[in-house]
Amino acid sequence: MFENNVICKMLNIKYPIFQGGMAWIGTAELASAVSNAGGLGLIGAGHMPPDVLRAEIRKCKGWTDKPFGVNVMLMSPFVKEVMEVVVDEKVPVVTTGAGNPGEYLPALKEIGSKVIPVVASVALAKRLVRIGADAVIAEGTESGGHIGEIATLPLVPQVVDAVDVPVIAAGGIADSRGMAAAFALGAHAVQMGSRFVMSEECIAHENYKNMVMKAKDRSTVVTGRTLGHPARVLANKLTRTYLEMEAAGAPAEELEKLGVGSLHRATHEGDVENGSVMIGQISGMLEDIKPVKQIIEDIVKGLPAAVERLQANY
Ligand code: TUI
Repeated sequence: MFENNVICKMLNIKYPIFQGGMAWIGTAELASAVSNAGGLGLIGAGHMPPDVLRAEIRKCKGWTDKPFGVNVMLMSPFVKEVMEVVVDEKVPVVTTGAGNPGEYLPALKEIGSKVIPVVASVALAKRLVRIGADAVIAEGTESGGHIGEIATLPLVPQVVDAVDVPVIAAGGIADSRGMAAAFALGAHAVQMGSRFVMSEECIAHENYKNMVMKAKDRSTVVTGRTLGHPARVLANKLTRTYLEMEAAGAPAEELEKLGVGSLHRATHEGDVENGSVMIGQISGMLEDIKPVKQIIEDIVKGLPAAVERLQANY
């Protein structure tokens, strides 16, 4: 299975399954577990200072001999230094999020890293492929955390048609059906964040995981639209205050103050009422915590049946 998959061949991985590079919880523990299970694990650099990232990369190198990557969050105040660490450590795969990584592409290409930006539009996908992106991750608005406007179902085929590099589908995918759907849209691989939050290896606080377990289809809301950086999170006390203030036209500085430290509050302190519980819309379907290896094996095992079900309809 997957012997001819272009992403598996490009990255030298067994399964075309990426782990989303999640701030605070995309640690070396999670990334190495995903890579050891045959997927592509990613350390989520988020707002990490460069020395902390270097330590995570070294831990990951110690825990897996398989390819892994770093996701660089382009809104980080440390983005320049973070990119220097990634280049210095010769990280084999670099994904980016929350912006345009164009200026960093030459340095990354020079050391032979595969550069795979997350895009939320056809225009950015085309621009980045023109300047050397090796593949793109088309991430729909169903995703958790910082998001674009277009849903996975319309975004993926439009990006597939617009570029001549492999496309990884992300947003709303957590099982074999989702993977089969991504392939049907022309994607060559999938990226999952929420599903890996609900793994044994993910260090998210148990309150966080328990809240995700209880989530239903309509449990997420989007904050920050008025600031121009929308984020999908589970509705809670924080989002009720935030959305009320946003609707009342509160100034950007006041809204930003509410957001400071809120992700760490939820992921590490377990305060899921006053913190940001970032998760995608597929969280309504996530009802168990499994080892990473089992998550990946279950999805791969279920793929033939999911494809057969497609054929039953025509
Ligand atoms: O990056 C993500 N998801 C994230 S990053 C994050 S950490 C954070 N914390 C607080 C506030 C904001 C972020 C949590 N979740 N996903 C990848 C992604 N990238 N989704 C959407 C985009 C995107 C959006 C616009 C990529 C490029 C883009 O282009 C802007 C441009 O310059 O054209």
